[in-house]
Amino acid sequence: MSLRVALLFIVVISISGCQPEKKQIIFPETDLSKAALIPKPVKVVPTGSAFGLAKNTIIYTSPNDKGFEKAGHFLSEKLKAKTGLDIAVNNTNGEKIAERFIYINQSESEDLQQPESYQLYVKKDSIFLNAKTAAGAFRGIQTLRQLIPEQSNDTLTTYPLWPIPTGKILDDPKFEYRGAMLDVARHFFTVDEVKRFMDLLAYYKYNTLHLHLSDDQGWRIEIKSWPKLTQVGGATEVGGGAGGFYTQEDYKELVDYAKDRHITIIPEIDMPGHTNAASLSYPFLNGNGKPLKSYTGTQVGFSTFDAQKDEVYTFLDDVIREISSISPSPYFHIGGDESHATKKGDYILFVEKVEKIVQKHGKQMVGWNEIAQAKIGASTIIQLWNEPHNAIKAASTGSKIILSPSEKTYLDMKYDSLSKFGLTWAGFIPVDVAYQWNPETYVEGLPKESILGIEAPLWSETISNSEEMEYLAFPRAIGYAELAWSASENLNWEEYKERLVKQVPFLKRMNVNYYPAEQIDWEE
Ligand code: TNX
Repeated sequence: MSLRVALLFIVVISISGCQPEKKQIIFPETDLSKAALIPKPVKVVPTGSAFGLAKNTIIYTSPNDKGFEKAGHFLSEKLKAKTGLDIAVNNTNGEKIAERFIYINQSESEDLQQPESYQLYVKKDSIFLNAKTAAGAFRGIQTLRQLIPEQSNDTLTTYPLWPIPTGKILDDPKFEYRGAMLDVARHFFTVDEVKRFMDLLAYYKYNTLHLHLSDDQGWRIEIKSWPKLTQVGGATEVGGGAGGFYTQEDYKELVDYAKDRHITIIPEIDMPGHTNAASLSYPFLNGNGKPLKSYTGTQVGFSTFDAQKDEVYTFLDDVIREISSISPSPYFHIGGDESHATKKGDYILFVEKVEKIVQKHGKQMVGWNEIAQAKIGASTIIQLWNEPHNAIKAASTGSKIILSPSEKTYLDMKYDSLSKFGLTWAGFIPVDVAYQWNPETYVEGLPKESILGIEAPLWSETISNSEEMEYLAFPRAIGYAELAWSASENLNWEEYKERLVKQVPFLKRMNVNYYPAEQIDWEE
């Protein structure tokens, strides 16, 4: 025990020492190993008793990292939302008796193998959450949130008390990259809608949100040096709606909101194809030789930038510079998919030139698997959606791979023939198919070490608001969270299904419009 923690004990004991003697609460037996945690932790050891979360609980946080205090406040806010309790952080609030405390502790323990690893020790009078980094503490806090029962037990004390099962949890993520993608180009989603999505992702330990910010149907981010991109290109969307865009201030607001949840936003500007909205705004960009008109349909592959023109690269330098300057993510996604209107030689030239621009602005390039046809550097990352051979090729020259195989991870595919929204070109993806595959062995010939993680893309041709987004994303996104975080050998669909059903109170409390797939017994 560190000196700081020892001092804390003395403080806590002396505070409670001034108060009338604590009454021993007799809890019914608990079993931490039965808790419906998603993603499933690496190790759970139950000890059968309970910590009583109540008005006299206090959260303390390690003083040497501000991020821990922030995480403490995040926990306090969520406890308030769920239980109504006002739990102080690093403050005894005058009258409070610190009978029980939660300590969020910065630890250098070697057992914490990764930045996001955490250990949770729940005892009768204390909860210790250890992590190396604030991100690790934040992940552990999500576990703790999931351990709080839906109802307080009011028979044990004169005040409401939420019993949390005692025991220990040791946990590390399987992949460092655990992402979802939202296409805000086909249909625009507001800042509040994106924030709401991030709240749900954070609860299941996602750490990345990839925003698909441009496509044929719309350009969604303000570029100050090229204002028509949003004035013209931002005013359309699939189906003829009004579209919309994020100002740079809006984007920063999203980035900050993400940061508070230890989520990184990856911006994508799709090119050289999927660029009708950009070329409509600035026709010199156009490389397909056809007249330009706004596009609100859902076909792909007809547009291209002119890869032979220097001005195109000057334009892209501005776009990538402006976005990179407000984007803390180490990555910049250039799309690169389905450029059917670009000649092969032009495509390769384009990708190689743009890689240099991205690197010049201090970012690592990410692109859909097609970009592996070009000679890309080892720092460039490939997102696999449909061509395993390109991912394997890129891995052989040192690139890391993000797995988004369309037949398994595409959140925009219908669940089944009854689904109201979604497409079907990659097949139906029912909840069990989404869950029952192993990212580590899925691509034959792709070494495990080359896999950065997985990402579930939500393309928005058929959806235009939170309700419709949630219908496609949930519950499948919960399964991807587990595939991304939890050790493959611990996963089992039959057992997962039971934990999934127990997410319903959370989903209902958050008003999530999840798809009640028939294959799951939601009544249980
Ligand atoms: C393919 S996947 C696309 C998108 C579409 C999606 C619809 C990929 C890199 N490109 O342009 O929106 O299918 O499912």
